[in-house]
Amino acid sequence: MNFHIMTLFPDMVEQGLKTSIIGRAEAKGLLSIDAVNIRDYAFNKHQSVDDYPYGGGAGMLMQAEPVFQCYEAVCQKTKASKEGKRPRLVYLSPQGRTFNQEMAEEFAKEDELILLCGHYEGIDERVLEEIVTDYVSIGDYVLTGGELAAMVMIDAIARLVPGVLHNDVSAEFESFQDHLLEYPQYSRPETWHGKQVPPILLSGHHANIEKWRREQSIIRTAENRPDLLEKAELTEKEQKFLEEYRKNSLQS
Ligand code: 6GU
Repeated sequence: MNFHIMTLFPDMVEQGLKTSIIGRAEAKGLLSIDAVNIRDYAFNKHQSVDDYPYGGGAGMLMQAEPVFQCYEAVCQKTKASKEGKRPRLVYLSPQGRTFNQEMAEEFAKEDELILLCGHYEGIDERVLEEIVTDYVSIGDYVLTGGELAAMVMIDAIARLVPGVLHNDVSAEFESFQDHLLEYPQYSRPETWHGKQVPPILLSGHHANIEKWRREQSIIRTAENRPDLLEKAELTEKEQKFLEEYRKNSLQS
């Protein structure tokens, strides 16, 4: 999969994504990450890409033309352009739809994806109307620019590309797939700072271990993300377990 990031800070994105699993996947040729500097498409001699907003107001806006020229150049590089097709273009801004795992899975099906990072107070609406296919935010807080959001999206999408994770099953059985958070995990030693590993994990009884893990997932989800539980599919026994747990935690 090929990611193209349109940004005023290409180093930030490249540095951030070249380490760890995503960097290794790029070295293996499973994906490519190409950060393009919008400033290279400035059309005046000062290389400026921003200007005052019509109607007044705080701050500066990114102008339409450099963003558009940068987009045209990126499209020329993509495979699809030879067939006259244009890749999806995601504009990262707090005004977008909130990113989630389902969207990551949807985007992971694409061969090419362009991510546009805004700065200053935003981008001239007219170019957004012409080129953006998806408006995405990563959560309800305000960042100084779209770069960190683009990196978050790329990380979440890239790990779903076949071969990127060592273990093909691990992407499947994780949090959110079944609308439950992950259970706690333990490794050696058996006792650390006086704390024991839960004895059931040493029992070798796989069915009991599975049951315990499901229950731990249910407890965590009830505590931290009760909103997720509505979609989780619990057996009747698990529903009873949850009711008991809630009763007991009300008492204590
Ligand atoms: Cl995508 N951009 C900015 N600037 N702030 C954000 C965001 C994006 N998502 C959450 N906050």
